[in-house]
Amino acid sequence: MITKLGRRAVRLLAAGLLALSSQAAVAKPNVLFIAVDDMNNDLGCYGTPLVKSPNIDKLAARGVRFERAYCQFPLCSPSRSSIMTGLRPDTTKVFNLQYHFRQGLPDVVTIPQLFRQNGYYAARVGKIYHYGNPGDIGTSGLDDPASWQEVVNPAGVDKTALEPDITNFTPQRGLGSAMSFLSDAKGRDEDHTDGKVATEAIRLLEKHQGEPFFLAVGFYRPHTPYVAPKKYFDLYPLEKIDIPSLPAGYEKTVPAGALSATKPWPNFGTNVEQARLTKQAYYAAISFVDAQIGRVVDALDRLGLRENTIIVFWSDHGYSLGTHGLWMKQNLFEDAARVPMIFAGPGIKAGTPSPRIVEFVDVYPTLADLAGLKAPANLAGASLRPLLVKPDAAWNRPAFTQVERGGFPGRSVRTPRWRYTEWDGGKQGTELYDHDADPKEMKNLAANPAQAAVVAELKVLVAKNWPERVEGGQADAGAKKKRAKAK
Ligand SMILES: [Ca+2]
Repeated sequence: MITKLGRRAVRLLAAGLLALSSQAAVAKPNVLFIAVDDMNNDLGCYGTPLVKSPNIDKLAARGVRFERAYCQFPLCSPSRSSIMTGLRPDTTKVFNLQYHFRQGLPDVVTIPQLFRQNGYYAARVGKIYHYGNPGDIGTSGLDDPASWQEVVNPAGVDKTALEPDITNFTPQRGLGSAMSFLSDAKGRDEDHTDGKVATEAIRLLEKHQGEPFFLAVGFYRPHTPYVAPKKYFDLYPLEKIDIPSLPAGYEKTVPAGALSATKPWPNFGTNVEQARLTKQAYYAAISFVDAQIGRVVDALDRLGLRENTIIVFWSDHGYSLGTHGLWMKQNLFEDAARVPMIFAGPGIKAGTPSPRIVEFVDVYPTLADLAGLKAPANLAGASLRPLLVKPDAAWNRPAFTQVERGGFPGRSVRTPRWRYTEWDGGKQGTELYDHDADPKEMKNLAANPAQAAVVAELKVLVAKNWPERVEGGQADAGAKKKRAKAK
């Protein structure tokens, strides 16, 4: 007979062992840092069963999937510069695709750089910092050489052979911002750039499995042009693809800045059939990238690295697919500001999503915390460790997302219930959406007197996060050369 006291002791001991096994810090855990370009939350694990993302879903099941994670600026370079430095765009001053954060912050320590300084091997395959996509595929783009010991810049048939065959419904726009796609009937996954990204990442995992590593694996799709092997297009019968219709006069209910990233509005002037084909291709590109992510994670498991590797999966921003008549990015609606983000690995609870509002600037302090490294003191975010252990732990931080509109900013704050947006400090209009009643953000309540108290409260958050008007940095034509030389 075990006494009552004895049973209690056994329970305590078991609880202690469990805590130890699930939360024990692994000495020098590896980091597999997986980035995708322009992927929104239309994924199986985020509640869109139409989209086939079995590998991302599997990753979500072995870690914490953040239901409400937000980027700081829904455009490649501003968003990536922010996540990699852990600083907000007003601090990096990266508001466009040309300016490099090192011009103004020469001594900033990026995430991989911190790991390098602490004895890690840090390498990049593909797109982590900004890269013109597809223009710069095969180059280092706007890279940060101080971040890595080794870089690999793959280029596949999508870049080297197939571009002339791509369908472009918006020929006035370059391929990198066009409604454009190609279903490749001949090529294998491994022939495409992202197939090569996975192959090279697996090669580096095999080669560096014996030392602590920070391996950044950056995929190029589903960024346009949506090029993928045909089998991924076959997953999406066209009759299942819808484009949302808009109520007549919708555009009069929001400030002009809210819709001006898609010109001509709506839908870049495409018709519904063209928009449906484009959306089908975008989903095909998601499934293609998902398969490549699966190859990399499977290799990690095969090499026995699962138990001591933290996996982070993130997309640099969300993406509009005809909602509000908008396509792509650079807007402040939920579709563009919200991102898929998953953490998995030692000490991280498996299979429970977190409903809390988190931001990309939280990634840096989280990784430093999980690896036991001392992060720079001026980081803008907070370690997500409490949520990785207990996904519904108390958390009271809003998310801030911004864009530029040629002369004035758009600034948006997201709380558990509300999204509030100001254009030029409110001079060019405001928006308020109640996510409890209107998750698609179709009813702008900013001018509704019943919501005046809510607006006043959210206004304070905006003013606190953006106390002044900050100008973005201007690209220095010689900077690229200087960086190359410094390397
Ligand atoms: Ca992007």
